[in-house]
Amino acid sequence: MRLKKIRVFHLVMKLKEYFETSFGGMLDRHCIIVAFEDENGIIGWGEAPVDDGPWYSYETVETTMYVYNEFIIPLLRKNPEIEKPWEFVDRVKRVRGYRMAKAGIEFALWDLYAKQLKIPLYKAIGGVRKTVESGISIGVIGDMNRLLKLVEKYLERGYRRVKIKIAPGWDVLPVKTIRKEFGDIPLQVDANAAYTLRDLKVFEELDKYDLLMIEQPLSYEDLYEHSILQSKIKTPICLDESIKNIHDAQAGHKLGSYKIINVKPARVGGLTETIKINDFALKNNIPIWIGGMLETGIGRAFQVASATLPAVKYPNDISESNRYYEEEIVDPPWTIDKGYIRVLEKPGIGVEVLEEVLKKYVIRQKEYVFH
Ligand code: OSB
Ligand code: MG
Repeated sequence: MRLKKIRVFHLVMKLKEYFETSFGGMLDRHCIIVAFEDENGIIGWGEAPVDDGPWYSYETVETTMYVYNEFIIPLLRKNPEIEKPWEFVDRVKRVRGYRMAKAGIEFALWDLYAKQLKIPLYKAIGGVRKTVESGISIGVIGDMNRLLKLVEKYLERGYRRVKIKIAPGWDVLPVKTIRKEFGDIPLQVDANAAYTLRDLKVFEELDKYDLLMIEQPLSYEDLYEHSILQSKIKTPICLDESIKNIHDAQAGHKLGSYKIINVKPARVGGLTETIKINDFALKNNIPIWIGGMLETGIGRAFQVASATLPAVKYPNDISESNRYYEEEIVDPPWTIDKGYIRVLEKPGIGVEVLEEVLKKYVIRQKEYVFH
């Protein structure tokens, strides 16, 4: 495909509710949306789920605009002919890191590629499912009554497992209370790197509640200490932040740092790396699932497609569009039916981007034309 034009939008969308994690809270969700146009006017869409500051990862909306402008767009300009999305990954190898920024563009190229082939995205990446399982991720709530009401609401809505965010001071008690009120529902926790090995007692306590997994308990850059913790508890450790690519997945597996991986396609640099991790996981009997970053309907399409990969064995952090947003920028919005999201069969991401709606949330935009 010959690339003609790329538009980059910085969006800010209000969340319906404050979302709190151990690394901070969010009410305004920032992200970068990418629209790639080829010589025939077909548009591929992508989303880099970066934040306004280096909170979940070091990448931000600013660093994304910067690496696009200074390094990635100039590399594409050299030769705007790209046959396959994975060639892009090779093309920008010289740029180290900035995986979410790269993913934003790589996603758009996958959408474009699938649209040109007139096949749905999930088929383009080797997906094997027609529906994907949806779980809910509940922030650090801090108020037990509110937490219980939320759990009840989402279970009634059909979500197939509950994940609660934990932080020091809000961990064992909410888990114990949920178990008491809701029995043996599929339940897991996510610490977003808020603990150290000195907190072993907390994990020994959590170990008693038959959780599906404990997500990213220790440092976001660690593999070694997680292997020590995993050797001391029976609950599987699931890594999120610590797995940036296939190399981390391999090293962590050898070390025994985790038993499950939360794969966020954007965190690992896109669908090419997601497929690599899927293949490695499948070969080594490692269950994976697809995580989220409060994506708009565009990013959600890449999560849904990834969740059709064969190594996915647990419910995913893919909720319906109206869980986070008043208004969706794609049509149709993503919805769940008895806890499952239907995979769309239309070419590419399968949803139409509502540019007029999208524009309402754009606070900055940049356009690059290729010759
Ligand atoms: O750690 O999985 C995480 C949201 C923002 C940043 C990090 C995480 C999350 C979530 C929400 O857990 C998942 C979602 O519903 O998109
Ligand atoms: Mg997580």
